[in-house]
Amino acid sequence: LVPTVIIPAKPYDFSFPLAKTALLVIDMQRDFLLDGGFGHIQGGSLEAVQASVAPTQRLLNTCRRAGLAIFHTREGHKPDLSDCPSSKLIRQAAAPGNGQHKKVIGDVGDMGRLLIRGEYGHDIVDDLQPFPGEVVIDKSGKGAFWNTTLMHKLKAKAISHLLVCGVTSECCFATTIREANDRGFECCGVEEATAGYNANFKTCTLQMIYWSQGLFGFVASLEPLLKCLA
Ligand code: TIU
Repeated sequence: LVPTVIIPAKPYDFSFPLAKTALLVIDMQRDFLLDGGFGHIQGGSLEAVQASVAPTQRLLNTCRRAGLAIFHTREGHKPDLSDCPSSKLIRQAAAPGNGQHKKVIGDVGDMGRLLIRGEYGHDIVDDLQPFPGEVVIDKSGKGAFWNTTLMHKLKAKAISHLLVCGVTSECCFATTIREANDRGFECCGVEEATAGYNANFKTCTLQMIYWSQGLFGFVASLEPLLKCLA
């Protein structure tokens, strides 16, 4: 029999079979978290996303000790940008006078070319570097399921439940939870281990996840979750 863990969550307790649950750490990359990265250039406030690193590290280490499967994702593109949706480039185009960003995907920033695979800025921050054996999914979209092997790798491990954390709440975290929910995964976001570039966006994102008896899933607080997994 697979041991099941039950944690307090919204809209009601989230229960998950340990052996069938993965932790999904979304896009904790230097480009989204550090000064001079893609998020910073986009105008994102870095305070909250940087403050989410320590709680995310605690969650990651506790899940490692509990033996959960660990999946990390990274958003980024091939150096020739052939996998970059035109919408991402067009909406960000630095056309004169349109008020858009000074630099776009593929431009050279302080940590290498922005959101390009293999560049220093594209990789995960030092404190959250994947361990050997943990899966890293490179994705070109906001959601981690589209155009990736994530679904196949979760199925290969018979995963049915996901604990989800990472940045940004409003963007890749939310999109991935919605994609996972449509594919039949039971998802629980971890409040202190996700953050975004706008506090109100985070609040609304989390409320939308658990609204109406769990429209897209559950949201749990970190401390009781850590206690239940310890
Ligand atoms: N723009 C923004 O808030 N985020 C992203 O583009 N990617 C992620 O959320 N990872």
